[in-house]
Amino acid sequence: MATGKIIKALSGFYYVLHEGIVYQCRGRGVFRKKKITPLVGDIVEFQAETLKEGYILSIEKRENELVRPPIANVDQALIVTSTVNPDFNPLLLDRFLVLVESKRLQPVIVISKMDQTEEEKLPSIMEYQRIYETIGYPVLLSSMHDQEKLNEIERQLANKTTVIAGQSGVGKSSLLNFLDPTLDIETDEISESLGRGKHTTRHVELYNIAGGLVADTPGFSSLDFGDLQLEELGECFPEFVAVQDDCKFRGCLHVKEPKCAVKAGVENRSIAGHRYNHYLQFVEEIKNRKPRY
Ligand SMILES: Nc1nc2c(ncn2[C@@H]2O[C@H](COP(=O)(O)OP(=O)(O)OP(=O)(O)O)[C@@H](O)[C@H]2O)c(=O)[nH]1
Ligand SMILES: [Mg+2]
Ligand SMILES: [Zn+2]
Repeated sequence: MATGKIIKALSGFYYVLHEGIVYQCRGRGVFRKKKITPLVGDIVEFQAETLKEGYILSIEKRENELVRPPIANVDQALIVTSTVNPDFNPLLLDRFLVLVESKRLQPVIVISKMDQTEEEKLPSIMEYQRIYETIGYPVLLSSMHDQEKLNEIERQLANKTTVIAGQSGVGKSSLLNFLDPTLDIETDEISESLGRGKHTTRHVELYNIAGGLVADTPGFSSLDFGDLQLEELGECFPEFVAVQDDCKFRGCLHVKEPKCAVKAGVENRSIAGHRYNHYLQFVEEIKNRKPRY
């Protein structure tokens, strides 16, 4: 019996990494009966006669668990947003940040395709970088032609389990390939020739990169907040949390309440206006959410 980590789940098999070797395993029938599905990221006890004939015996308690992508025991999320193709989209970035914050994962922002950025767009990208860094988020720039920037991203990955998230086409899979060319993960160009259409990445897999484990995930075209409650939304904006004790009312939602420290912050520009506007938009979205039964 040995302990390992599931790095891939495909066609009923679980691939378990143990001391640098991957064992192909099946789950035990008992999991199905108990309706437990082993997840990528799970730490498991397993037994394997050969590399291809293993069985997962038990699953260790999870630190956390994501539904989309289905993965367990994640430390941080790399949110990739490109400068062009698709255009830089602060609304979508804030949406991803809220989702990542609501799962209590550490977000790291990556702005990709810097080599394609037009000169006149640079000041605005730099301004966004400054704003998000002031909030406390690491913001890394990435370009396929800049090894130094890629090294900086690598340093963020060591000794951690990371999910990489972002809109389709921003270059998530490409980034992993730049970091480790031997991975040879499918990207956009290849899928077009196969006529598969947009989403290139389809299964979840943890890759060993720079001393950490990284999961590539399929990009999304839309994202909703699941069952995130209105009262929890403000908690997902660290710069609001930093001042909320100065709001007059406890439990202030920073919308219509008087003497609100967040609104005061927006007025004196210590809080970015675009972040607050997105917050208001998310408030409406959550208020108008249809109940699910
Ligand atoms: N010029 C340039 N192109 C890039 C860079 N990174 C990615 N690309 C291109 O962007 C396109 C999309 O890249 P992918 O890596 O497939 O994007 P993805 O985010 O994995 O997309 P999904 O798997 O659909 O979610 C490809 O044609 C890449 O060659 C970059 O740094 N510079
Ligand atoms: Mg991809
Ligand atoms: Zn307030």
